[in-house]
Parts: sequence; C-alpha cells; structure tokens
Amino acid sequence: MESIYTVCGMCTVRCPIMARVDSGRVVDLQGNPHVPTMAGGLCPRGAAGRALLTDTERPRTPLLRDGARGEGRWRKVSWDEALDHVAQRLQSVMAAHGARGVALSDRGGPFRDMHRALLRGLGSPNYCNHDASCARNVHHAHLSLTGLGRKDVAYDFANARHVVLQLRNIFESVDVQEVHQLTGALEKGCRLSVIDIRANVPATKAHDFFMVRPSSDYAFNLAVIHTLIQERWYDRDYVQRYFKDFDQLEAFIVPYTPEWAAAHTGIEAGRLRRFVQQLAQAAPAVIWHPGWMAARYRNSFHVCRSIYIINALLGAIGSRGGLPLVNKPKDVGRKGLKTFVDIFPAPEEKRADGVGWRHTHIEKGPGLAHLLYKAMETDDPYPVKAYIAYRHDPLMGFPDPERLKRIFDRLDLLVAVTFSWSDTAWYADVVLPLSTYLERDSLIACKNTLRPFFFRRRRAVAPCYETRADWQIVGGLARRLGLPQLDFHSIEDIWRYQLEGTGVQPEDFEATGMVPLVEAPIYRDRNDLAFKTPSGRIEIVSEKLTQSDLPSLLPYTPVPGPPEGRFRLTFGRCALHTQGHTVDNPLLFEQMPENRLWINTTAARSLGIADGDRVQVTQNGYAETIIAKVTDLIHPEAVFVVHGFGHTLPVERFAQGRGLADQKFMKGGLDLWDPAGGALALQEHFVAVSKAAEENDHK
Ligand SMILES: Nc1nc2c(c(=O)[nH]1)N[C@H]1C(S)=C(S)[C@@H](COP(=O)(O)OP(=O)(O)OC[C@H]3O[C@@H](n4cnc5c(=O)[nH]c(N)nc54)[C@H](O)[C@@H]3O)O[C@H]1N2
Ligand SMILES: Nc1nc2c(c(=O)[nH]1)N[C@H]1C(S)=C(S)[C@@H](COP(=O)(O)OP(=O)(O)OC[C@H]3O[C@@H](n4cnc5c(=O)[nH]c(N)nc54)[C@H](O)[C@@H]3O)O[C@H]1N2
Ligand code: SF4
Ligand SMILES: [Mo]
Repeated sequence: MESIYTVCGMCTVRCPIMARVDSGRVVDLQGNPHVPTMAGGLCPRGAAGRALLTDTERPRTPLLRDGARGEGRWRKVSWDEALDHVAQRLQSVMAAHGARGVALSDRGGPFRDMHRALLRGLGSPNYCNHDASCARNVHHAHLSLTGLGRKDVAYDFANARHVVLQLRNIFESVDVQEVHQLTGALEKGCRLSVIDIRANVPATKAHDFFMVRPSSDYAFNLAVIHTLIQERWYDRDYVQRYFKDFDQLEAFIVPYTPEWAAAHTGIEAGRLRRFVQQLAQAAPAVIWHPGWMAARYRNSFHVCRSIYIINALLGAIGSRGGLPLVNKPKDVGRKGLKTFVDIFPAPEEKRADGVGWRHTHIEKGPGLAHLLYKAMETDDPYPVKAYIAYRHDPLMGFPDPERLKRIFDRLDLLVAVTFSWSDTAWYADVVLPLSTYLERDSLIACKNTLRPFFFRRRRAVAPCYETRADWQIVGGLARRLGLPQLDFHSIEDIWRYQLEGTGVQPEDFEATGMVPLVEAPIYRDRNDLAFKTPSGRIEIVSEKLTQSDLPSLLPYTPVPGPPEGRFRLTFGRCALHTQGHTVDNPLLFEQMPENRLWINTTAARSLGIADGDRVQVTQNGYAETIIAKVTDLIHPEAVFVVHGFGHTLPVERFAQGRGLADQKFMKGGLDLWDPAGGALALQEHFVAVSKAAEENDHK
C-alpha cells in the first residue's frame, strides 16, 4: 500500500489529503496526517472523491460538437484532432479580430499560472475569473481600506475570543481546517455570534443569533460602528496609529443609532448594544468574518467594507486572535516560485470588460466576467469571438443562463476544459476533458499564511480514460500556437522550472506533500503594520472610489424588498455538495438528491403549504417545482435554496430533473451589480410560491 500526499479537488478549498493506493486503485482518502489542523478528517465531498474515478458519465475523450449548440450531439476525437481544431479556430479569430478577440475565464486559485500565461502569450488582456459571482466585493472592500487583498490576512480562529459570522456559513460552506480551528476555539470558551436570515448550522451552535431582515446587514453594521464610536469602546491607540480620516467616519456615523437600525433589521437596540459591548471586551482577539460569497446586493461592497471597519476599530486587523497579516515567501526571507505568466509582457491592449480604464477602482487581475459577457453581446469596446471556459460553468454560476446562451451564440469558438459535464461544457463547441484530481499532477503552488508553504498535487493513479492534466492540455495548445516556452516534456521539468532559485527540490515534497518556508508561524509586530494604501494607513476615504465618483461612506438606503405576495430568493451552500458539480456523484446524491425550498411557517400557512409539499416557484411566467421545507427558522420575507440543483443534462443520470435551479430565476441579473465592488447582486430577485397542482407533481 502506498501513501500519496496530494490535494483534494472536490472544492476550491484544496485541503491537503493522503490517498492510499493499492495495486493502482485508490482504496482510501483522508486528511493529510502531517497537518494537525486537518486532524485526519475530510468533509463528505472530499470523502466521496473516489466515485469520480469510476464515473462513466463524465467526458472521457475530447469531443467536438456535431449538432447545434446545446443539442448534445458529439463526435469523439483524438487529442491531436481536438487540439489542432482549437488552435486553428483561435488563430482564425486572432487573424480577424486580433489577440484581444480571445478570452479565457477560470475559477481562480493557485494552479492557474500556466493557462493564464497561455492567454498572455497570445497577447490577449481578457483573462477573467468567477469572482464577480463570489468574493469580489470582499476583496475590493479590503483593498479600498487597507490596500491589502482579502487573502492578505488570515483568520486566527485558534486564538480568537469572539467570532462573528455574517453572510458566512462556516460549518456548511466548509474549509476543513477552519472548522477544526473554530470548534477548538469554541471549546476553549470563544464566543460565537451569527447574523443571518435563517438558522444555518453555525447559528445552531452560536451564543447569539440575530435573524436580520434579508438585505438589511448594512444598517446593522452602521449601528455597530455608531455604538463602538459613541460609547468609545473602540481601540483608541490603534485608531490613532493607523486610521486616516477617522473624523469623517465619526461625523458620518452620528445618525445611525441602534434604535434607527432596529426599524430596518428587526433587531432590538438593546440586544445590539450588549453584543457590541461583548465584542469590545474580547478585542483585539475578535474575528468578524468579512464574508465569502458576497455577490448578493448592490450594497454588498459596503457591507463588507463596514465589517473591515469594525475589525479595524476593534484593533483586530493585524492582531493575534484576529486577522493577522499573512507572510509571503519574501516576508520570511525566501524566494517565491518562478512564474510562467511573467515570461510574457503584460498586453497593452485595454480589457474588454472595461476594468482598468472604464472602471479604474476595480483591480485588473481577474476583471469582471459579467462585463466581459456584455462586451461579447455588444462588440463594445471590440468583438470577443473565442472563449475558453477553463474550469468554469457560467451557465450555472452566473444569472440568467438564457441570455448568456444568446451571448455565447455570437462566439466563433466556445471551448470547455473540465473534468465533469456542466451546462457550459454541454453548450460548447469543443470539450477538452481534464483528468480528475486523483489522476493528475499539477503545478507547485504557494500558500501565503502565517507560515507560508509550497505544495503540489500529485496523481494517485493513472487516468482511467482519455483525459489529460492541465499542463498537457495547455502545453499541447502552446506548441501549436507558437509558444514553446509553455510546452514541457514532463511535470518534473515544470516543477524544476518553478523551483529554480528557491532552494527547494521536487523530492522535498515526497514526505508530506508540502514544504514550509519557515519553521513556525510568524505574527507581525502589531505596532508596526504596513498597509498598502497611498498613505500607508487605513483609509476611510478611498481616493480610487472618489475618482470614480463613488462614495467611500455610503449613506443608508434600503435595498428594495419583495413586492406584495412575493419572496426574496436567497441561496447558499450545504456540507454535502459543491456548487453544481457534485449532484451527479452517486455517493453524495444518495445523501442529498435535491434541494428544498425553505419557507417561513407563517408565510407557508397563509399559502396553504405544509412541510414536504411540492410547491411551484414562479417568476414572470417561468416556473419550477420543488419540495417545501416549512420552518420558523427563516425570515418571512425570504425563501432559500441550496444552489447547484435543477440539472437538465441527459448525461447526468442522477442529477437530472432534481430540485430547483436558482440562477434561472435571475432574469436581467447580468445588469445588477455593485458598482463599487464589481460583484453581481444575485439576491435582488423575487419569486411567487404556490402549492403545486396535482398534475404538476413532477418536474
Ligand atoms: N460544502 C461546501 N463548501 C463550500 C462550497 C460548496 O459549494 N460546498 N463552496 C465554496 C465557495 S466557492 C464559497 S464562495 C464559500 C461560500 O461560503 P459562504 O459565503 O459562507 O456560504 P453561503 O452558504 O453561500 O452563505 C452564507 C450565509 O449567508 C446567508 N444569507 C443569505 N442572505 C443573507 C442576508 O441578506 N444577510 C445575511 N446576514 N445572511 C444572508 C445564508 O443563509 C448563508 O447561511 O463556500 C466554499 N465552501
Ligand atoms: N445563483 C447562484 N449563482 C452562484 C452561486 C449561488 O449560490 N447561486 N454561487 C456562486 C459562487 S460562490 C461561485 S464560487 C460560483 C461557482 O461557479 P463556477 O466558478 O462555475 O464553479 P464550479 O461549479 O465549482 O466549477 C465550474 C466547473 O469546473 C469544473 N471543475 C471543477 N474542478 C475543476 C478543476 O480542477 N479543473 C477543471 N478544469 N474543471 C474543474 C466543474 O466540474 C464545473 O463544471 O458560482 C456563483 N454563482
Ligand atoms: S473542504 Fe472538503 S471538498 Fe473542499 S477541499 Fe476540503 S475535503 Fe475537499
Ligand atoms: Mo464562491
């Protein structure tokens, strides 16, 4: 029996794991035993990864579309034919429209260096990732205050004395190490407060649960800031040392009393004050989590920004037990990995999504994919005619898939690189099948934490079908497109290239799968923090926002609520599935075959709906049915579903026809986004709910 230290691929958290392999078969998966915070454990999805290997429904060879887009008629082809085809089509798009006519989007993360380099090598600026549908608001909120990205701070749960989760479902939207760290802290007496629109799993374990009116979080947080300042419960030394324009915050916050907020949030003023006092008592070992999936409302950026302001007022940013600054290799005197993207100069061409020139306050890196799609729709600022969806399923992860399909109809080439079927792959012209994470080696990646380390994914077994690893797919395209710098003979050659000058060798990963760059975690001196804003301080007024005519301190206006007889459609995750791509996994399907519609008991009763009834959800003539979960534990204005269900593809035997697809109830959603943070506002859509008629008792 061989033990292989590698990285889970069932979600983007990428936990370190150990695969045990016997005679070419993976017999067991567990958390990497060398990582204490994994405690040998995995989440249910991680444990179900083995089912991918025997999945005969996933794309098993390269496929070229035969019929119309989305019709599902495919021709199996060799890798040579598929890669030749893609390279030729890319070349003809580039001949007609220039390199800028090619776009690529992915799912972010640490393994993207090579395909980003491919796009840059071609000369296109149009790289995007999924983040406009996820955490862009969080990231930009932190940038605007501190000049640091959202991942430039860690969450030091192990040493925290009070953790606040708002828009963060930590025990269901799982990161295994965070779960272990937080449960450990709770056992040692850390307080947990949850601010949510429904009692999620963290709420059931919290000392305090605030069920706020959906979309009223900004009012809640403004009242918290008001109370901290008015009662002088904030960390005055920290504020004096690090805040720029504190006086502007002080003046702005005056009207936002807890009594004022109560009318918006439904939370009694006295409760809010007591909570703020408890926070101040635990400071600076406080983590008010800034959220993760914060693409919800057109003011979500300011919700996230207010959270970071609260953390800063409590002195938690940069502190042990709070949000300490992470270390990059150079911070600990080491050299980082050599990158592929830096082989090529950054394209001078303007981005099609307008980021960097129309939208100067938005970070260029991953841009804003919804604005890329609008450029494809209008040819403004120029035509984009080839699109590679690389590990990305916008037809499920972005709103209004019917409109997106019409946009994709304007493309000359749509390529999907994926290990499973997805709505986008099904609509593509070419499917390039990636090997599953247990069958492929990856680049080496670097994780910046208190104790930064290099890690890599190593394959546990050889591919079961005609699938390939990323480096082979990208290398194959690069060879055909005149970019030999990205064409490597073996993964070992790639690892050696990346590790050049770092003092680390590929063999150093054998023992545990990772190589720490420093002996022990390093906390920076809290009295000597360096922020990366123009002033080097925490900037309440951000020049970049001002230059874009956007306020840094947004006065409160309520997000419009549901019209009479409708509900706000809200969504989130559960511990048993990852987005839309695990429903067809037989082990996970068995545990949870479909989503249910959470609906408040009083609202349900007035509609004659009982728990377990099949109900119809409608919006402007579009309807789907789903089973109702009638509960007191959700705010009456909202209904809630776990995202990722309602599949229609015939190649997904288990998932097909099960549950409801929330993204299909988001008509016009590509136009609804937060102008300051750039992310979509996916929870500004309303639906009607009724008991399904008998004859509709199926989907
Ligand atoms: N098991 C599992 N884990 C995952 C993932 C997965 O698919 N499955 N995906 C990963 C990814 S990509 C992400 S982005 C993260 C997401 O991690 P989170 O952002 O923590 O997850 P969600 O479950 O989307 O939402 C968090 C909570 O927001 C609440 N909520 C909805 N509307 C409002 C509101 O108006 N106000 C307040 N206060 N709360 C509201 C929901 O009820 C939910 O409990 O999880 C990651 N981890
Ligand atoms: N309505 C609605 N929309 C949402 C959300 C919601 O809750 N409701 N959640 C949002 C969130 S938080 C996110 S992060 C996005 C997620 O949406 P996407 O970014 O599209 O993410 P996934 O579904 O995780 O992965 C996309 C595709 O990549 C494939 N894939 C998975 N892993 C790999 C890999 O390692 N390599 C390759 N090449 N392919 C891979 C999967 O099989 C899947 O088909 O959706 C967002 N959109
Ligand atoms: S959280 Fe679960 S699915 Fe995600 S990487 Fe970790 S073990 Fe895998
Ligand atoms: Mo996400």
